Amino acid sequence: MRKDVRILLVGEPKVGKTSLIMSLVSEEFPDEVPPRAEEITIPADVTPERVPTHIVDYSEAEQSDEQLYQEITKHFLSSSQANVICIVYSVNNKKSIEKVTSHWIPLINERTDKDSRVPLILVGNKSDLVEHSSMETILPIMNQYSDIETCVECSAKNLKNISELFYYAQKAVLHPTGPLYSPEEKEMKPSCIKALTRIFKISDLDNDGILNDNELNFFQRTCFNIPLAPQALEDVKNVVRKNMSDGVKDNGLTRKGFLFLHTLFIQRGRHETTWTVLRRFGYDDDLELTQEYLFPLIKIPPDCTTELNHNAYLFLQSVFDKHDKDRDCALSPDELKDLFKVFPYMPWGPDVNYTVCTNEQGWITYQGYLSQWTLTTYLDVQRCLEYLGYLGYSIIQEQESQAAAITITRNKCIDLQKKQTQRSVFRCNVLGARGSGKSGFLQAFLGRNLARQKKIREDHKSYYAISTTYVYGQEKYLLLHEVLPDFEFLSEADVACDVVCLVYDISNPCSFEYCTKVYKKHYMDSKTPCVIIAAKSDLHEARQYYSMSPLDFCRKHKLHPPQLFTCNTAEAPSKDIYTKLTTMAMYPHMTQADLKNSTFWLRASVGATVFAVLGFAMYKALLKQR
Ligand SMILES: Nc1nc2c(ncn2[C@@H]2O[C@H](COP(=O)(O)OP(=O)(O)OP(=O)(O)O)[C@@H](O)[C@H]2O)c(=O)[nH]1
Ligand SMILES: [Mg+2]
Repeated sequence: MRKDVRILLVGEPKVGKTSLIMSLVSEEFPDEVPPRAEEITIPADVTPERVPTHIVDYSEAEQSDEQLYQEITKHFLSSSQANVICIVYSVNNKKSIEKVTSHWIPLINERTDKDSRVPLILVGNKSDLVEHSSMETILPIMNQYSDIETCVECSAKNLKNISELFYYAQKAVLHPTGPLYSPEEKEMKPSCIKALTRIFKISDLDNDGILNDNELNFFQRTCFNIPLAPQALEDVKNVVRKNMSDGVKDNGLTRKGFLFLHTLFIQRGRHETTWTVLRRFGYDDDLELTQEYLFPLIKIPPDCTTELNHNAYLFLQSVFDKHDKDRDCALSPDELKDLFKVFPYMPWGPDVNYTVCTNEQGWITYQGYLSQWTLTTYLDVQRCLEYLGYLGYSIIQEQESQAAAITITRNKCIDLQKKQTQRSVFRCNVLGARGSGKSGFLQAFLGRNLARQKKIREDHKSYYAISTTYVYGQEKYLLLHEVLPDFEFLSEADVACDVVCLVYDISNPCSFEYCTKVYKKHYMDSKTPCVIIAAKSDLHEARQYYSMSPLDFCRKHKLHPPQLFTCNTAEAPSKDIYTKLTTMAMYPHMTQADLKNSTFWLRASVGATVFAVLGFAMYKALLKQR
């Protein structure tokens, strides 16, 4: 919100500018006033909108033209220009009215930026002296100049409309018409329509294009903190019905009806209603989503990872459900486009379809959709916060901010010490020489055999693959990351992970050496579990040009024997290896002997069950609390 409001009063001599200010401050009409009142500041807590407000007088007798221009014009390095200007005339003085258009408006317009005009208010003072109003003369002026926010007739003498005048001035600054409405065209501006349309879509929880009573009530409650009385709800709908044929459908408000209502609010000077809605949904004065809304502060300590919590998954599930119109548990291109309509850009490119599971048509499945969200949260939590912001997470879930969706896991070192983890996303880096079969290994995790992989376009390729596996009955995400084989350029991030796969091609005699080099340089002395994958096992095995056979190498370094793998299968390739990798990532301290030891498996699985039961009990307790 704005820090303060600066109101400047201008106009012909003796129209009563100084008297108006004095009347406001002392609540009585001063018989004698100085030519120019001192600048006064009204503290925030006594103004209607709770913003500190400065009121600045002008007097031709005391001030030069230069001094006047300084008050009007935006100056580099100075913040003391007016945010709103009241042009005062005297209702019993024709000449002072003429001067409004012949002198004051041009003078102000010449000195303010065309794109960020200060709002103007026409003030007719001394209404106590005349019987009839000056509105007849004023309305044509209002229609002619769109910068005129409003007009008001008042009297400093009998204190009529004085506080209203300063309230309107404050409102003109805090809830400006400019960004919302074009008075020339008598309709809302495109950017305002765009923002309200997004708000409509978010509030339309079942995505049927209509805000029903429930949705309207929820909307009302989130924006204004009070529920709408049933009668008020009907009244609103009736107003819309009376004015347009397709504003109300099935007893709910359509997008057109919703926009019409806001146009009505604005036309009747109730901008603050529309502004309240816009600000609640994160918009600033330029109708852009604010940085504070999109990127709430969140601190991720080193060696911690970021995951979505249960509540966030429930939310994402509801977003999926509302867009999966044909209920086939996958998002068609049209459904996906509809889902991202509340975004300013399309966040998912075609590569996402090769990062997560899809159905036979190549459409992202429910599983795949949640996986992609999990991936974004893990790799780029800021982006995840931004995306959740576009979806209106904090508003729909009634949370402080999107940060409430994120679980920051505890430091990995503590997990290692305690030999247990509560994380649910594990990262496996896949390294190997060029052409050794890394991509095939990633795509096989998503259920694609070699034949299906051959259809993937080069520019749609992804270096990530993420899906779920079950370890002792618990669903976990395994994130595979294919690392480019430039040995010299492996970064810290390329190396750090929970489990590593070193891939070689059994049919290519030169491919194993790369694995041994990477292993010796990066993993031999680390605690990261390591698996050698003997890829393309459907092909004829060649003898590797290396001093040791892969099996001997594994024995020497106490690694599992090379795991035979092929994606050249008729059906979807087996998932066993991925479950194994996830298990090793979860229990990195587990030795080869442990893996074979049946009591370990028993202990691990009992532990998992106890945890699952406990988790369920906690969930039930939480539900009761609501
Ligand atoms: N009847 C009546 N007289 C008013 C009212 N407001 C101001 N006056 C009188 O109008 C005269 C001019 O008032 P000022 O407040 O000095 O006018 P100003 O616009 O500040 O004039 P400059 O400083 O010279 O530009 C004074 O004699 C006031 O008493 C009003 O509402 N009704
Ligand atoms: Mg004065």
